[in-house]
Amino acid sequence: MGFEEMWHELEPVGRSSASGGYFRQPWTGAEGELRSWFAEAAAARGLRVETDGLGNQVAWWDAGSGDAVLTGSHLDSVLDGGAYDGPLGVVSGLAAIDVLRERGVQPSRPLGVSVFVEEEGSRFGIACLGSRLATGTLDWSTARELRDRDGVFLSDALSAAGLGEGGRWSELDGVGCFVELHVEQGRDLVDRGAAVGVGSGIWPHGRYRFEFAGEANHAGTTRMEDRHDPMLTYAMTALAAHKQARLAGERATFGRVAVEPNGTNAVPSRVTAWLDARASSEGSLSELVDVVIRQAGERAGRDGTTLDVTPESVSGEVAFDADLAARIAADHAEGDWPIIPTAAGHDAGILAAAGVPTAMLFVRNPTGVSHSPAEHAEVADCLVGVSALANTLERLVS
Ligand code: HGY
Ligand code: MN
Ligand code: MN
Repeated sequence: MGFEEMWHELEPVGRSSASGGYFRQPWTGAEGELRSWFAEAAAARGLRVETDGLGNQVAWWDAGSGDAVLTGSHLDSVLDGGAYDGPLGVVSGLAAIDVLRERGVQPSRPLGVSVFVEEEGSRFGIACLGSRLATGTLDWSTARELRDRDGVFLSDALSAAGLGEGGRWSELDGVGCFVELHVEQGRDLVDRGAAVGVGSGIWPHGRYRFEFAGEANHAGTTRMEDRHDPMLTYAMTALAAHKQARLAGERATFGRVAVEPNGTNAVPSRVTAWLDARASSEGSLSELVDVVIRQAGERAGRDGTTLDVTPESVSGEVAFDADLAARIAADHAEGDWPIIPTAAGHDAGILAAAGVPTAMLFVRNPTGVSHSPAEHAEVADCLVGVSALANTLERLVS
C-alpha cells in the first residue's frame, strides 16, 4: 500500500465536520487511533514497533549493524490544524521504506520511522514534549506536573490512555542520524518553484504566559478613568508586540487568550495571554521579548493593573548538519534542492540539540498556509518528497 492509500486512511481521523480542520490532541481518541494506525501500517511491513511510556513510537527495519538511521515526524495537530503538518513526514517515511524495498535495497544498518507525541504542545503547552522527554532534554519529574486547560495532569492523561510515563528513551541511543520530512510552512519553495527543499536550520522561538490582573467591576457604572482593566493592558501589549515584531522583521503572536470571569457586562479581573515569539537569532529573540515585556509593564503601571510573565516553552536556534544538508540537496538530478531556513519548530530541532546529526526535507505547500484547515500539498509534490526521502535514506543506509 503506497503513499496515497495510507494518506486516504488517515484523512478522516480527527477531522472536524464543521471546519475540515483536525483536532488530534495527544492522548485523546483521535490521536490514539493514529497510534494504532501507525502500529498496524508498520506491522504490515514487517517492521518491529517499539513504544515508550509516553506513546512515542519507532518502527524498525532490523537490518545490518551499527548506528541506526531514523526518519519520521509527529501525528498530533494544533487545534483545528491541517492534514499535512506531521503526518506527511510519518506516511512518507513508511512509503520511502516501500520504495527501498521495491529497489531491492538491503540496508547495512537499522532504519526506523519515528512518531513523537505532543510535538505541537497544543494540550500541555511545551512544544516537542515527546522528543524532549525521549532525548532526556526534559525531565519526567518536571513534565509529570504539567496540566492541560481542563486541569488534567499529564500523568493522569497518560494512564487514561493506557500508557505509562515518559523519560529518556534508550531506543534512541543507537541513532546515528535523523531526517525529518515536513510540509513547508511558508512560501519559500513556491517562490523558488521547487517541489522539495532541505532545511538549513530553525529560528529560536518561545512561548511566554502573560498574566494581567486588574479589578473586576461593573461595565456600566464604573467610569473609564476609575477602571483597572487588564483587558486594556493586554490589548495595548498585543499592539506593541505586533509593532515591535513588524519593525524588527521577527514574529510575535498572541493566539490564545483566557479571560476571567469572561462576562459581557463586567470589567474582567484577569486576562491570561500566551505570546509565541520567534526571531532569526537568539539575541534578537530575547530583545523582542524583553521589549514586549517592558512595554507591557509600563502600560500596566498606567492602567493600575499588574503583570506576571512566565516562559513556558523555549527552543534555541538550530543549525542542521551542513554536510548532511548539502549531500541531500545535491541528490536532485535537475540541480540541487534549495537549502532554506524555517521559523517553525520540529522534533528534528530537538534531536539536533541533543547531538544527533539531523536534516530536514520540506515539501512545497502551494499557499504556504499552515496551522489551519487550509494547509495543503499537491500529491505530485508529496511523491517527489517520498522519492527524495528514499534517495536520502538509501544513501545513508548503504
Ligand atoms: O509551532 C511550531 O513551530 C511547530 O509547528 N510545532
Ligand atoms: Mn505545527
Ligand atoms: Mn510539525
